[in-house]
Amino acid sequence: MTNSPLSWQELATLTDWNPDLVNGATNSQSRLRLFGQPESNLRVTLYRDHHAWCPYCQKIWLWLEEKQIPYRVEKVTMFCYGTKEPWYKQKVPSGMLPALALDGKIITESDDILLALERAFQPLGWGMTDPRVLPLRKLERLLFRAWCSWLCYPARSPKEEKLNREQFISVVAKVETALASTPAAYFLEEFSTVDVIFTPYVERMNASLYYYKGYSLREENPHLSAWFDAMETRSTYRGTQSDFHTHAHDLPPQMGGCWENGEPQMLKNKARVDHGDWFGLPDVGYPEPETSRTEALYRVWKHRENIIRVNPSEPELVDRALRCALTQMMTGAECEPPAGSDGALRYLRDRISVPRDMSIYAAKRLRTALELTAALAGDRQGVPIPFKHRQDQDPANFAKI
Ligand SMILES: N[C@@H](CCC(=O)N[C@@H](CS)C(=O)NCC(=O)O)C(=O)O
Repeated sequence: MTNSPLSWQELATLTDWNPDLVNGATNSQSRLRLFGQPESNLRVTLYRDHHAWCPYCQKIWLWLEEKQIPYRVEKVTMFCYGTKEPWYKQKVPSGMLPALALDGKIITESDDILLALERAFQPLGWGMTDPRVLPLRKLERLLFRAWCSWLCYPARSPKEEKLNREQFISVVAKVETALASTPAAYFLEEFSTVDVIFTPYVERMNASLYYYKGYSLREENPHLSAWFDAMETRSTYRGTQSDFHTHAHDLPPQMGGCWENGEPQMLKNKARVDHGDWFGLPDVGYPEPETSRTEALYRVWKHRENIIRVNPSEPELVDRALRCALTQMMTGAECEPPAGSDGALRYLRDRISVPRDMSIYAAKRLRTALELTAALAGDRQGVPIPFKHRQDQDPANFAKI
C-alpha cells in the first residue's frame, strides 16, 4: 500500500494508446473514416448522438463500417442529455437521430437511410427488400415490441409480469428458430444487413433484462449466444459495443422508464452491474485485450480536466483520488486516496460510458480500480444517476476547455 499516487506526468509515461481513428479499427471517437481511401471519395456524413448510444444510429454506423464507406461524423445532443444544437434543427427540424447526408442530400429514418445507402453502394449481403430479409425485419420489430411491453410498463400484478415475460420468451423462441435455420451463427448464410438490424436492440435487451428482470438473454438461448459470439469476432461490432452498466442507466430516460421485477436473481444482477465484479458479466464473451489498462489510462489522462471539473467534489480531492485509482490500475499496488474521496471516485465509476469513452474491457478495468480505491476511503456512494434524464452527462459540460 502506498499513499503517494503517481503524478499526471508519470502516468502519461505508462500509456502508448494511440489508435488510428481514420483508417484503423472501429472507434466511437472517430470523426472521419477513410478506410485507406482518398478524402475525395467522401460522399457521406453521419449525424449521430454524442454518446454513441442511439440504437438507430448504431445500425447505420455498423453498416458503414462493415461496407468501409468513407464518412464523416457530426455529433448531436439527444434531448434528455441537453439542448439540441440549433444548426442541427435547421437541417432536421424534428431533431431526431440518425440523419445522413449523401451527396449533400439529408435523409432521416434509419430504414430509409439504409435503403439509400444500398442504392448508392450496393447491399450488405442481402438487401433490405430481399424476400429473405423482409420477414426477419418484421421479427425484429415483434421482438422489440415484446421487450418494450415487458420492460417499459409497470405490471399491474405478478400475473401480468409473468404473462409479459412469457410473451417475450415466445418471440425469442422464434428468433432462435430463425437463427437455427442456416448453418451459420448469423441470421442468413453469411453476415448481412439482417445482423446489423438486430444488433442494437438485442444488445440493449441483453443488458436491460439482465438488470431489471434477472433474465439473461445471451446465456439462456444457445443460438443467440452463438450469434453474440460471432458478432464479437468482428472488429466493427466490438467498436460499437456497449456494456451492461451503460445500457442499464441510459435506457430509462430514452424509453420513458424501465421497471424492475424485484425478484432475487434480478436484485443480484443489479448489484453486480452497479458495484462489480464487472468481469465475467454476460455483456462480453471474447477475452480481454492486453491494451485495456493503457486505453483506460489514456482516456482519463486526456480528459482529466473536464472529469475533475464536473465531479461534485473538490477538484484537489478528485485529482489526487483519481491519480490513486490510476496508480492502482497500472501498478497493481493499492494507493490510499484522501479521506472523503469515496463518493467522488464512485461518481466517476458510475459515469463511464461505453463505447463513448472507451471500449468495454477498458471500462471494466477502470471501474474496478475506482471501486477498489474508493473502498479504501469508505462506503459512500456518488450522487445517484438520474432516472428521468441524463443531464449529468450533458455534452456541453465536456466541451474542451
Ligand atoms: N424511426 C426512427 C427512430 C429514431 C429515434 O427514435 N431516434 C431517437 C434516438 S434513439 C431520437 O432521435 N430521439 C430524439 C432525441 O433523443 O434527441 C429511425 O428509425 O431512425
